[in-house]
Parts: sequence; C-alpha cells; structure tokens
Amino acid sequence: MGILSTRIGRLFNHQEHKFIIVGLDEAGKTTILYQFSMNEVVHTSPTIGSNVEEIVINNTRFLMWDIGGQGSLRSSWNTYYTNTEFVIVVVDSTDRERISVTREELYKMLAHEDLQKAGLLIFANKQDVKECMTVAEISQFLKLTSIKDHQWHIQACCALTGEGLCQGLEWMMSRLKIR
Ligand SMILES: Nc1nc2c(ncn2[C@@H]2O[C@H](COP(=O)(O)OP(=O)(O)OP(=O)(O)O)[C@@H](O)[C@H]2O)c(=O)[nH]1
Ligand SMILES: [Mg+2]
Repeated sequence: MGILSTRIGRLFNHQEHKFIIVGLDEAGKTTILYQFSMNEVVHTSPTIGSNVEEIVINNTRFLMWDIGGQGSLRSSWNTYYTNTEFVIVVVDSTDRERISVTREELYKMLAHEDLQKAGLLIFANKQDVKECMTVAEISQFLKLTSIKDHQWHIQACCALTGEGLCQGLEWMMSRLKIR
C-alpha cells in the first residue's frame, strides 16, 4: 500500500490526528513545527505553500500541516481544512499592529463549515521579547471569551527555546480523550 493510502486509511480509522498551523507570516509557525518534529531550532525562510510532518506521541500519530502566512497565501488556507481536528493559530506577540488582521482571519476560519468541530489552540509566541503582548492582552484583542462553539485554549510560548510548546500539545491531547 502506498504512503498516501496508508495515511488516508489512518485518517479514516481516526488513528491519525490532523492539525493545521496557521497565522500571519513571521509568526513562528515553521519554527514551532520543527521544534515538535525534531526538537530543534531550524533556520527558516518564509513558507510558500506548506510543510507537513508526522509526529508520534504515546502511540498516537499527529499529522501537522504548517501553512504559509503571507497575505497572498491566506486565501488558500481553506484548502487544508478537511478532516482538521485542531487549528493551531500562532500569534507573534510582538506584532501589535497586525493583531487585528489575525482576529479577522481567526473568525473567518471559525465560520468555515469544514472547521465546525475543530478545536482551537492559540500560541502566543515570541514571549522572550521584551514588551511583547501578554496572553491576557492577546485574549482580549482576539475576543476569545466570545468563542462559544469551539473548544479553545491560549498558551504563551517561545519557539526558540521550546518553552510552552508541550503544554499546548498536552491541552490538545486532553481534548482528544474526551471526544
Ligand atoms: N525572538 C523570537 N523569534 C522567533 C520565535 N519564533 C520564531 N522566531 C523567528 O521569527 C522568524 C519567522 O519564523 P518562521 O517560523 O519562519 O515564521 P512563519 O510563521 O513560518 O512564517 P511564514 O512561513 O512566512 O508564514 C524567524 O526569524 C524565527 O527565528 C520566538 O519565540 N522568539
Ligand atoms: Mg513558515
């Protein structure tokens, strides 16, 4: 059996969980992907299209799609939504100017029919930078408490050190169990 049909088979049996990682360009999505898959900081360049990695935790397989965040690429995010169980939105916590753009993209996504059952994890990334926005500020800007029809969680992190990334994954794992 080819790798593609193996993957489709796993998805069908729900043995493999599909996540997508989205957010504006420069937010740190690719850096996070490679922290998850290799435990390493990789030198990144802007993602054109997407990267995908499979990671295995406690015998559970996760397929993680990291999608490019540049303006011209955002309209194609929806081509990745099918079968997505979790949307990971990465926010550059230093980017106060574009948090409203992230909010627009967030609510567009949550309204999409293919994501009705998807959980939402927000990584407030780049917490190592002085005077970055806090989790509380980002929650408020993104109006997270108004989200009633999706399970959501916001996690502070630093992709360069890996701090906070495991806590985010653990939240997703805990949500998978109660479904
Ligand atoms: N200070 C700091 N820099 C970070 C952090 N995470 C990522 N970066 C840097 O931010 C820049 C962009 O990171 P990427 O992972 O390429 O960003 P991306 O979200 O994949 O961007 P696109 O592929 O264009 O959508 C790189 O120079 C990273 O080294 C962090 O936690 N702290
Ligand atoms: Mg990238």
